[in-house]
Amino acid sequence: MKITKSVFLKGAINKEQWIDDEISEVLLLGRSNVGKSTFINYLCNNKQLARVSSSPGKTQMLNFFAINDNGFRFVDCPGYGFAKISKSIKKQFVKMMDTYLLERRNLKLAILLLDLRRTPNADDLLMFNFLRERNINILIVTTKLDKLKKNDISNQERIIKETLLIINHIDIIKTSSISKIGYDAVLEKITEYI
Ligand SMILES: Nc1nc2c(ncn2[C@@H]2O[C@H](COP(=O)(O)OP(=O)(O)OP(=O)(O)O)[C@@H](O)[C@H]2O)c(=O)[nH]1
Ligand SMILES: [Mg+2]
Repeated sequence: MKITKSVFLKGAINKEQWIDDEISEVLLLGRSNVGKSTFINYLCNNKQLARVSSSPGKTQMLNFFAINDNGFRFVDCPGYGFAKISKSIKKQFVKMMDTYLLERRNLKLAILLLDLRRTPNADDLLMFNFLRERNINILIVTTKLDKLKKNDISNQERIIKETLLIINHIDIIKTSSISKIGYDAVLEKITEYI
């Protein structure tokens, strides 16, 4: 698949604002600053598409993007695990994500983004297990491959797999927004699910 067109549709906080149709959605999940918005922009070759945060924790809604007209939608969401946001915003975030993950029939694939340099933390594990327990299709994508030394890459990949206790049928795709490595593989995977 090639992405030839990408358009921002809307932001939504409540489920009443979701789009009512049958188009498949692919959700981008991950800690604040892992690179969710950057990932969408580079994959779509459209740097103005999703706002890349200068101050993490800012995007507090789900943002919907139409890909290849009605091919499918990307859904960008706020990062989790950002310490400095207030309790009430955190509560709102948890409610918004729970509702989407549990009730959204359009959701066909959740892409969990992990920074390849970091060991997955408690929040990552919580999210990963939440998705697994609810049988949501998961693709794990690591970001910032360009920031690692060659010798450290396989070691970090092993640490991530061990921490998440990854079973064999869950793939990990390593990506970098600098070299654009891994993007074709991600697009190929997406087509299997939408
Ligand atoms: N070197 C490098 N930098 C990256 C890569 N991906 C993202 N970044 C940088 O990481 C920072 C955070 O990226 P965002 O896309 O805003 O992260 P986010 O996950 O959307 O953050 P929130 O919306 O706050 O949850 C930006 O400065 C990006 O340029 C990558 O593959 N390589
Ligand atoms: Mg973002």
